[in-house]
Amino acid sequence: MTQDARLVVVSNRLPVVLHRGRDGWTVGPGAGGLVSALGPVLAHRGGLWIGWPGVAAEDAGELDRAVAETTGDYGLATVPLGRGEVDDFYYGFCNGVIWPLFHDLLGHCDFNPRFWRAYLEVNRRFARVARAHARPDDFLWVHDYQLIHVAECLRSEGDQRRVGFFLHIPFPPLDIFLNLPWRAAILRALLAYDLIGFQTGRDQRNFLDCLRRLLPDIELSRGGGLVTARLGGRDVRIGTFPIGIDYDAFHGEAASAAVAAREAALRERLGDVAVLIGVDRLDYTKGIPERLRAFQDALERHAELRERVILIQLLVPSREGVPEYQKLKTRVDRLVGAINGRFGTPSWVPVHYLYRAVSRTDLLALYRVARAALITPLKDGMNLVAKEYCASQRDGVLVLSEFAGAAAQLRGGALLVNPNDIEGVADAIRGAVHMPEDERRARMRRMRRRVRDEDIFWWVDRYLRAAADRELADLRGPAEYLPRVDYPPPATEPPSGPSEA
Ligand code: ADQ
Repeated sequence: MTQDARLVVVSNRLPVVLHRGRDGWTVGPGAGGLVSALGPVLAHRGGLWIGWPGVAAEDAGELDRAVAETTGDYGLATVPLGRGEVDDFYYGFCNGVIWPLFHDLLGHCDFNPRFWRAYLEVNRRFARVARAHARPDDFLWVHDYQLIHVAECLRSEGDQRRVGFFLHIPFPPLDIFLNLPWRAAILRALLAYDLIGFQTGRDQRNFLDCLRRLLPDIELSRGGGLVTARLGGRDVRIGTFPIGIDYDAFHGEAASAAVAAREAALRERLGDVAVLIGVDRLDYTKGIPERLRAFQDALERHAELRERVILIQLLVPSREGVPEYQKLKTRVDRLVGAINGRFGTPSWVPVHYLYRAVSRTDLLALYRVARAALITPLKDGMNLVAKEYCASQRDGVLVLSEFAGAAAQLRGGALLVNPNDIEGVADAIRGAVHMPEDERRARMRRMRRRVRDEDIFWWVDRYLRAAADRELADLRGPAEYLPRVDYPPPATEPPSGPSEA
C-alpha cells in the first residue's frame, strides 16, 4: 500500500441511517467518531465504505439501490442480511459469543455451532462484495469483531491485496480465549491480515500470548514500534492504536452558546447539588448495576452526601430484542427504584434515570454540569464517553474503571477504580465530591491534553502510516496500564501480647 492508495473501509454497519417511508427507503448520514474520522480520509483519497445497512431486508435490491444512489463524498456498497442471518450472525455469533467472551464474561456465551456457520457465511459475503467493488491496489481496512474472517475469505480466493484489521473491543486473556470452540480458526483468520490493530497494550499482550501458546511455530519479533508475527513465510504486523474522539468538535461545541444556555437551565433546575453522571449503552459489560450499588453504598456510609449529590444515569437502549438485555434493564429499573425509595426525600431524588439517546446539545450540557463522570465498565475496549467528558470539561473529576482501555491514557488524571469493588467506587465518589477545585482543574488539564493530542485523526493517521510503512517510526503511544496492588497500612496497630500460635 502506498501513502495515497484508495481506502476501502469494511465494517458491520454502513455509516448511514435508513428510514422506510411510503415511497421506499430514505438514506441519511450516520453519526459517530468513526464516521467523522474516516469520512474525510475517504473523501480525500477516494474510496468507499462497505457494510450492512442495519435493517434486515428480504427486498435487498430496493435497499441496495437506495444506498447506491446516495450521493456523498465517497461510495457506499451494501451487504444485505436476511432476518435469519441477523439472528444467527449478528445476535448469535457476534453478540452471543464473541462480545461476551472477549469481555471475559464466559457465562453469557452461547456456543451454538449454527451461529458459527452463519458468521462464516456472512464474512464470505462481505469478502465477495469487497472483491467486487475494490481495485487491486486499494487498501482494505476491516473493522471489528463481526468481520474477523474477511481477510481469510479473500485469501482463499487467491486475493493477496493488503488488508488491515482493527479490533474495537478487548482481546481476552489466554485462559478465556481457550473456551472458544473455534479458537484456532479465529487466530488463523486474524493472521491472514497484514496489520492487526488493538486498542491497548493489554489486548495486544493477550493476543501475543494466545499466538505463542496455540501456535508454537510462530516467530515473534519487535521492531519499528510494531510486533511482527511470522508464520508459514507470511509476515503480519501487530500494533496498539488507542482510538480517540474528534476533540475539537466536542471541545468547541461544549463551549457554544446553545450548550451554555442548556447548562444554565439545568443548573437552575437541579439546584445546589453535586451532579454525577453515567452515560452508557445498556450493556452488561458497562458495569451499570455495580455502579448503582456503589452509589447506594456511598449514600449509606457517607451520610453527608445525602441531599448533596444526584446521579444522572443515561442509558441508550441497545439489543432490545435480546432477553438478557431485557433482564438487565429490569435489574437497573429495580435498583434505581430501590435507591430512590430508600434515600429520596420530598425535595431530593438521588438517581435521575433516562432510558433513551439524548441530543448532542443535551449530552454536552450534562457533561458540563457534572462534577464527576462515573465510567465504570467491567471491561471496555476504550470507552469514548470518558474522552468526550474530558473534552467538554474544565474541572470535573473522572472516576474511571481500571478495565476501560482509556485508563492507559487517562491514568494521569482520573480516579481509577476496580468496578467490582463496590466500597472502593463509593469512596472514589466521595473523593470526587470533596476534591478541591485546584486539584480537579490540574487533573482535568492533564487528561484533556492527552485527549486533544491523541484524537481520532491521530488514530487514523497512525494506523494508516503503520499500514503503509510497515513500521511506526513515531513510537509515542500509551504504555500498558496494569492495575496496582497497594497494601495500605493497617488502620490500627495489631494487638500486642502473646500469640496463640
Ligand atoms: P461502544 O461500546 O458503543 O463502542 P463507547 O466507546 O462508550 O461504547 O461509545 C458510546 C457512544 O455512545 C459515545 O460516543 C456516547 O457519546 C454515545 N452515547 C452513550 N449514551 C448516550 C445517550 N444516552 N445519548 C446519546 N449518546 C449516547 C465500542 C467499544 C468501545 C470503544 C468504541 C470505539 O465497545 O470500547 O471505545 O467501540 O472503538
